[in-house]
Amino acid sequence: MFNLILFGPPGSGKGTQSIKLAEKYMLKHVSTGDILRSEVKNQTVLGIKAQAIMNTGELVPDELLIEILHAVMENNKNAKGFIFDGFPRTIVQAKALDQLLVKMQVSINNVISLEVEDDEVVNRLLKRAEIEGRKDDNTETINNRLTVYKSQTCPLLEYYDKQKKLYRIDGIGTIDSIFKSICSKLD
Ligand code: B4P
Repeated sequence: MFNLILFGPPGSGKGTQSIKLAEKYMLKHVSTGDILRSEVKNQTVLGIKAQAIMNTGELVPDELLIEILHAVMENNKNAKGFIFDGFPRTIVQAKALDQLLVKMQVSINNVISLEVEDDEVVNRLLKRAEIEGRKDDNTETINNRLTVYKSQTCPLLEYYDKQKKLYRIDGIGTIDSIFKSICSKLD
């Protein structure tokens, strides 16, 4: 089993690259953002709880995310591997993921960090707002997402660097050129 984490600030291209990587390496793509948006759309109990939090750019509580993760792993026991997109976002989530993988006698193989500076991600997300109209793609929420990323998610870089699993990739360029850089690291 090959397990990969795609890491980076909001708008760094995690979702975009994960779709391409999942196809090339035949991995199950797990986007916690997509799962949460689907729960919101269907107005499930979880979706109703998550909606207000996501609209402010804060993180949905760890226990809800860990519940989601359990369900995904349980339903995909025969997967060749997973690509985690937007998960983990806190140290608590990373430890929960490690514990689950230990039970399956596997682990995280690599973490790809897409490095993009703030101005560029703000531009990308405002552009997406014009096309897709996502509620969390507005200036105020984007700024808070970046603050939350730096305070709660960035500590994970050190967590995975210490385990010698972290690869930093320049996330500026065309989607295809970034994809090629990631693949050459993985191959
Ligand atoms: P996510 O859905 O994960 O949203 P995101 O961080 O903004 O990244 P996304 O994948 O959508 O964007 P991408 O970089 O691909 O999370 C949304 C919210 O859900 C969070 O704020 C949080 O509230 C909640 N949540 C999710 N996971 C959670 C967790 N584990 N714990 C707690 N809460 C959680 O792309 C952005 C744009 O850039 C796109 O329009 C794309 O087309 C464009 N783009 C991509 N690559 C480009 C390139 N190379 N050049 C130019 N544009 C590019």
